[in-house]
Amino acid sequence: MGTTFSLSTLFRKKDIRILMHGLDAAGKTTILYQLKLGEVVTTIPTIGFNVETVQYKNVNFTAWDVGGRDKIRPLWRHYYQNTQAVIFVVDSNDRERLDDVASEIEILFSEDELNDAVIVVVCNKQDLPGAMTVTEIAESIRLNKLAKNHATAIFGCSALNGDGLYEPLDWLVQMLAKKQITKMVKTPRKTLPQGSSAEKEKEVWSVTSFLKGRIGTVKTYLGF
Ligand code: G3D
Ligand code: MG
Repeated sequence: MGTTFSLSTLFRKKDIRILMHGLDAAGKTTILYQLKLGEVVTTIPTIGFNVETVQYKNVNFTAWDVGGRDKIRPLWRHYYQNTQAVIFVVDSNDRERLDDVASEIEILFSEDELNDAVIVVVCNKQDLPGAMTVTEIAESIRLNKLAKNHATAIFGCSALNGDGLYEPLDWLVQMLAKKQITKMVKTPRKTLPQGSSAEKEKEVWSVTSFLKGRIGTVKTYLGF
């Protein structure tokens, strides 16, 4: 099999779980619909918090509002297990609740179950004239400090017009792929995944191109 892998080979052994977090009205639902990944299903597990899910191939997106409600927080941990990535959505126009955002993000970064997860912060509603910039938000939530122990990045977007929605996902896929490659390089050869199926040949990438940073876009990965 040489040094050539397909993404499906890289990820075929497990499903990808991506959580979407953020205060209410940040734009999570709008983003899920705007990505047009498939049907958004809403469920209300046990003692009532709305969970939205979208399944796209082996990628599962799960979203719910965070903030307050300390009693049900322990239930969230159920969803943290096996989560590879978190997208935290911020309403860039909501200055009043930026402190709440900062403390929620801090809690997220300190969750043991998410130690290995990559966390991407998405500053939504950049289309609004009064929106805070990505830099302003990064400073307010002290992302530099949090980033010391975690793979993280911050992006601006507008779910309303679709601008910048793919860049955070693209980054996320790159990070997951790099992590997966690191794991494979450290894994004894006999346990490495073998070969790739013919119908997936168009997705074949080489490890060399990964390492040079010439990675495909999330569209390739998600099959758009
Ligand atoms: P949530 O799922 O995080 O709670 P929603 O947030 O997706 O329900 O969005 C909350 C409101 O913000 C919605 O307005 C939605 O249209 C709006 N919104 C979401 N993304 C953007 C954006 O990028 N720009 C602007 N200007 N508005 C956005 P309504 O009026 O339906 O409550
Ligand atoms: Mg919602």
